[in-house]
Amino acid sequence: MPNSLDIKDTITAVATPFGIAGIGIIRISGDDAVKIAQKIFKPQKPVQQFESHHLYLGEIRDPVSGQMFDQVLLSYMKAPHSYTKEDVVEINAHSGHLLLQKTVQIILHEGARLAKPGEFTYRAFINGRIDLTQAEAVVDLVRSKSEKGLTIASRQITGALRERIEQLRKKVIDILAHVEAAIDFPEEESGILSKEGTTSLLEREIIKPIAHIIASYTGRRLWMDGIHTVIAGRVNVGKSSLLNRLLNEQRAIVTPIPGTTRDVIESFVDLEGIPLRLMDTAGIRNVKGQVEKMGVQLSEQKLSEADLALIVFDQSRPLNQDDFRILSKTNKEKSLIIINKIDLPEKLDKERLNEMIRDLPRARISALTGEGIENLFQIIRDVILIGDEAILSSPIAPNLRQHGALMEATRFFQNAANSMREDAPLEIIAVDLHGGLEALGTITGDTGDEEIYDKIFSEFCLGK
Ligand SMILES: Nc1nc2c(ncn2[C@@H]2O[C@H](COP(=O)(O)OP(=O)(O)OP(=O)(O)O)[C@@H](O)[C@H]2O)c(=O)[nH]1
Ligand SMILES: [Mg+2]
Repeated sequence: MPNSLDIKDTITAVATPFGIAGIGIIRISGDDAVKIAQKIFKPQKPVQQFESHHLYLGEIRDPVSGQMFDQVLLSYMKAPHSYTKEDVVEINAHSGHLLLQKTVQIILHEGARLAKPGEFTYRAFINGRIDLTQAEAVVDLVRSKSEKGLTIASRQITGALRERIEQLRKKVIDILAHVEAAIDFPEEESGILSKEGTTSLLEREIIKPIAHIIASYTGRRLWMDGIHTVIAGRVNVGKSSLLNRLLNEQRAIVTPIPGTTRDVIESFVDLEGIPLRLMDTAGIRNVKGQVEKMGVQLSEQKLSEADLALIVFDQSRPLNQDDFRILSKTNKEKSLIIINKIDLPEKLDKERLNEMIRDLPRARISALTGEGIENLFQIIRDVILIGDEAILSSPIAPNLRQHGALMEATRFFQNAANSMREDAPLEIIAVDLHGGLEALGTITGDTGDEEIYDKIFSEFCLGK
């Protein structure tokens, strides 16, 4: 998107979401913003010239028909003291989709162009108001699934990640300068490079700190997107009943017929601040029917990708092969055992199960009566919050794209360190250091890579 944008155009869009609200805001940004405002806005008290950061009461007027149709508050932010660093006019209008659209139409008629999604933020970036990590944090703020996700995003908006990346880049440039000096002036004694010293510097000051930032990625994803929680178990144990119970609504079909659920049913629930992306799956069993077979495969795949697995057992029936099969596929580190149907007489072989699950956390519930559900909430919270302190206290947490760039940078730096140890030619080491530097640069947007901008800004909503 951005490479096809002309940043000289004056752009406009409704900046508030579509829907019923008290007011709606229309933004205009660019050189002609004031000129357009003067044409379409009739202030209540005469104004010679709009002053920056002042509010004006008045009416929107169609310059063609002369018709007035909305009373508004208009504000002007003179370049560079605005979000985009351009002249910006914002109109606080009465909301109502048609009314806002009508005003936008008039603005367009006066020479502005409709902004593409994310274009205001794109300009803020191009004009140096924010870097890429901050632009991405704007998307995260809007999308975050939890309070803590918001905290992470707002830290990113202040530029904490950018600062950290810039520090790292400076250090790499320093090392690179030494390497290049040693290439250019191999005979100079003073310029001689200590290979061991440089290798350990690279490892201590670059590779390790990057590994630290990478580690905080998982935590970020959990809080931002929700914790992928898969409800799995053999057929008929009450998985769908549990889903409905956790959501407090009849989301999935429940019947006494084994094999009721065939597909993955996904729903989001906020468990007192913990965002869970719950997935009910098809019961796992040995089947011949094609549809159910595919459902079972999908269940197993989801189970292997889960951040948290809720493995359900039916206390009213003995364990069977299917139960064992599921246990064998369970990642023991992030699973919670749920014994369901405790309202029925016990037939489950407890000792056998205990042998299999050992010290996995477990909860006893009845999805039918609701017994034990409060306790289950508590256990889920405990399981999730273990080891989370570090994540939440970390000031920075990369998103998926940034995570990828950090991994790539690490590969380059690791190569450079290995080459240094193996006494490879310095030219090869320099190439890797440059590669790593470039990869770090893509995080903040210092490389001018249009493709990356395209991808990031296309995720924005209109008017941002
Ligand atoms: N008594 C009792 N019955 C339950 C309980 N939980 C579920 N059931 C019943 O068990 C049957 C199966 O429940 P579902 O929730 O559909 O089980 P499922 O694991 O999703 O089954 P599949 O989708 O076929 O794999 C239904 O008749 C439920 O009413 C419970 O805690 N107690
Ligand atoms: Mg089901």
